Amino acid sequence: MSNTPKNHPRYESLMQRELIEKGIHKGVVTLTGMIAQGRGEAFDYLLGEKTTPEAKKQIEIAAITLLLAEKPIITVNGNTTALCKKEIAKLAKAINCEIEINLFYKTPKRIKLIQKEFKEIGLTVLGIKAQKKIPNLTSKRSEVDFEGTWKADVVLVMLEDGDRTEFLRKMGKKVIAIDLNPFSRTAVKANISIIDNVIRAVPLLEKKVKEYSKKDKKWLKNRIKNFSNKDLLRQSESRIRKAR
Ligand code: PTJ
Repeated sequence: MSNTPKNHPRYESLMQRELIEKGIHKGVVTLTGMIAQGRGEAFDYLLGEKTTPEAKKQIEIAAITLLLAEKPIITVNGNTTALCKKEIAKLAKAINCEIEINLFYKTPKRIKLIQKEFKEIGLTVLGIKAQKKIPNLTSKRSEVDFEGTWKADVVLVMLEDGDRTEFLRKMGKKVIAIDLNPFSRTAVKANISIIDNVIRAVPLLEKKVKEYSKKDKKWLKNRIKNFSNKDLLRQSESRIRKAR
């Protein structure tokens, strides 16, 4: 990493910029990924660049939902791979689920490069040959793996403003989103929206999954009984509106 000292007030966001830049040079991150990073930074700034109490609650609900799932799947794009592939790998291990590449700017070259990124840390990922299509979704994001998203009951979608979530829900799947923008189409349409930065949310999610994995199903179900995604989203929005 650069010469930026760890106690620099903007260390975290500078570190993320470097990871994204490096990802662009490697071809893992698409150029538009830099714009996505900028959008994220703006929202993160307004949220105080820390995990808010609402996000902690959203993470807890997401962890329980992942533990209760029959077949969860984690989907990754260029940005999430560049920012936190190791943390994603740890989360997948804690949940005991697969990781699937799902790209908007999909090319065989980028698929190979992202596959290689995970191979380097000992993981085989899905999404190399996407045999199925999410009905009615027109972008390349519609192409999914039969063994992954197609069969999954719970899908983790990160760092993506788009309509995949809406169409996944139409297929009857539960969607957990991690997105700093509570107004994004993904955050609005997801069953559970974690309004936080992936670099903080993914490790926290892993921690909660591990903590709750000792609990029985009845306890877990009871814990999420009164959860309202809309209420928590409203709280995240209100925090942004009050930011100064
Ligand atoms: O790798 P590909 O080809 O699939 O391309 C990915 C793109 C760039 C298309 C994808 O990331 C995307 O949809 O970008 P958008 O439309 O800019 O949406 C990104 C969303 O993620 C925005 O709502 C951002 O606020 C949010 N975001 C950006 N950085 C982070 C983030 N959310 C969580 N953590 C971040 N670090």
